[in-house]
Amino acid sequence: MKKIVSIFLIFISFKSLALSRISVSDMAKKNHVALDYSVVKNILFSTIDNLNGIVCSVYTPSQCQERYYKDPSQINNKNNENFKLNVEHTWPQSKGAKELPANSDMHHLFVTSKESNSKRANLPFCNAIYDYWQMDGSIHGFDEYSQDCFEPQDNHKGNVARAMLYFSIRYNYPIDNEQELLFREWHSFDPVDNRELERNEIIKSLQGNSNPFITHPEFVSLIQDF
Ligand SMILES: [Ca+2]
Repeated sequence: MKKIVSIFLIFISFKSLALSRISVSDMAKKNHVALDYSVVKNILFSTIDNLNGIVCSVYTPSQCQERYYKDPSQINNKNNENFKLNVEHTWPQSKGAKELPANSDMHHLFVTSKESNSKRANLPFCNAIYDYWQMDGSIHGFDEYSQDCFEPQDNHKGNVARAMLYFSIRYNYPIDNEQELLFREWHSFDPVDNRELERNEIIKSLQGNSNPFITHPEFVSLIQDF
């Protein structure tokens, strides 16, 4: 009898975990309308990642440029800086973010400097133990397994984790165990702050959906396997 009860309980708990994964996935997809990538790029520079007319690179926050504020039609492409900004697909285009709606999904897009963007390329994320290049705390180097990888600066680690976990569940791409462990660690290390909540709300007002791991950080531990 005891055995039957525990099998039943295992079944129930497995079912509720499975249900929570599906329901979080449905939540992430709900009301999402894909916008054109060129429109999204303008919105990122003029509104989402523009704080009072200044846009900074999330990987290298000391690299900032003045941009037109809240008017996507008038991007002020300043060419007098010795660095340039562009848009980073946190989930690389080459690994599943090439087509719409994933390509223009702002929940995993951020403004970065061209240089840090190209250093990250499509590398996995890590806590680096050696650096070939580093700036403002972001590192292109290798990890304890001698694997080439990229480490974002501390204040962006949680944002990267939640963007990657969102992408996995929204588009149904698995994340390997090593990366998943890292993202769970970064999710706790750099928790959601007001700026991230506000960014999520602006994105929701523009493309319709929300990142459930930002509005409900506790969902990360409810999902057993990404
Ligand atoms: Ca953060």
